[in-house]
Amino acid sequence: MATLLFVYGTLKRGCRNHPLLANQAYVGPARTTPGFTVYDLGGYPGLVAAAADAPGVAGEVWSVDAECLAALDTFEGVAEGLYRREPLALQAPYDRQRVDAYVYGREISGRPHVGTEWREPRR
Ligand code: PCA
Repeated sequence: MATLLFVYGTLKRGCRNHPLLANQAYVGPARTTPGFTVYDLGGYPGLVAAAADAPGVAGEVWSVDAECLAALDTFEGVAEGLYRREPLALQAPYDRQRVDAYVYGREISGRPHVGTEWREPRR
């Protein structure tokens, strides 16, 4: 079964860990509802819930198969609590669908605030 996954960081097209999604299906660009924001964790980002007037986070929706999703969960440290994969609210046209994302699971205070769109530092 396929799962819709919102990616906002290193899994995006052109970014470092995108090869993990290479044989999956790109659905389209997407943005969360207000109330989410992104911090820089040192070369990769963490999305967290934020004030209701935060403008939301930009990313991409992908349709991923179960095997890929299991590999991503391992890669993103879900078992260790680094990220939690959970459904989050996206703006239309995804507002009536379940779409999961990796939400940062640890303490974010003191990290640089990125805001709406994380971009990979030049390598
Ligand atoms: N990888 C996942 C979560 C943060 C990261 O760098 C993503 O791209 O959505």
